[in-house]
Amino acid sequence: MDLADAATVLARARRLVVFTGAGMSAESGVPTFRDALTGLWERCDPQALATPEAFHADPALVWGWYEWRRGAARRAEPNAGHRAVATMAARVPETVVITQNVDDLHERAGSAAPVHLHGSLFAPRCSACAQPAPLPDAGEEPGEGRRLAPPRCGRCEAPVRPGVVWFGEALPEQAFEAAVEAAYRCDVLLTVGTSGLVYPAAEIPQVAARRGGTVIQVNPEETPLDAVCAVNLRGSAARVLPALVRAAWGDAAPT
Ligand code: BJW
Ligand code: ZN
Repeated sequence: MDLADAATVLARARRLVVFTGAGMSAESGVPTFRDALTGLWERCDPQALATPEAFHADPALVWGWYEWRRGAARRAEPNAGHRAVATMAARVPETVVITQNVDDLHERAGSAAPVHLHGSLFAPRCSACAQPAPLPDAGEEPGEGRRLAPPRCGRCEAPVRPGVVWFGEALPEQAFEAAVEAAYRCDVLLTVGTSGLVYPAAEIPQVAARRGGTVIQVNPEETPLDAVCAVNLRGSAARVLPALVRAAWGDAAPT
């Protein structure tokens, strides 16, 4: 199967799932998770920072890293890949966008209500009582590599934490159920820009494949998901997704 065959399958789809990871936003200038610690953050290990233990041990280090990333995500613009996903949703009768990303670039590209499996940089909450907390003003953003003490909860005074899912934490129940259900029902699942290493999210394309859905992958590199994919389109999201839309629906399709 090549891009033309994948486009034919996509054009016939009635129920589509688009499952995205950090590579989806890479061409918007948002570093992928495993590349997120460049420059002054290089000394830290992302896998060690994205844990409740790291936050409890050093809240200012972890909060500073997330506030810096929130600033980067806020300044980023959706790329042609995000816009192509929104076009697919407009063309296929039932489309569910499921993202592991904590940015809001799918929403800003026009995909209404993507399922956020790993939470959001824009929904901080209390680390003790879970009360939603206001977003700090943009002016309070720390510079790269800078620690920043988290604000305190207005209800119980405990430190506020980022509204993301860290290693060892459960995924938001409703979001995970909606994702499994969509994967179970879909006829095509397009997986874009994810390493497929982090569970239980990585189960989503596997559920679709087990149920007989056609899984199409867009990623410049090999991943463990190659095994369940009918086709692996080796290339970047911002290049391959618009090409897929054009091949499926013609040049008139807005991207
Ligand atoms: C491009 C590109 C371009 C580049 N175009 N592509 C089963 C087996 C083994 C371990 C486990 C298991 N089940 C659970 C675990 C433990 C753990 C886990 O999976 N660990 C693995 C590392 C082995 N999972 C958990 O802890 C999860 N929780 C859990 O299981 O809870 C159990 C529980 C139940 C009940 C009560 C309590 C507990 C939680 C996982 C949460 C993950 N959170 C993070 C951080 C979010 C906040 C933040 O961003 O800081 O989510 S980790 C990180 O990984 C982030 C991402 O969403 C996620 C996935 O990464 P992603 O998106 O795939 O990015 P990368 O960087 O890995 O890959 C980028 C890809 O893009 C690459 O392939 C590139 O080639 C490609 N690319 N440019 C297209 N232009
Ligand atoms: Zn509280």
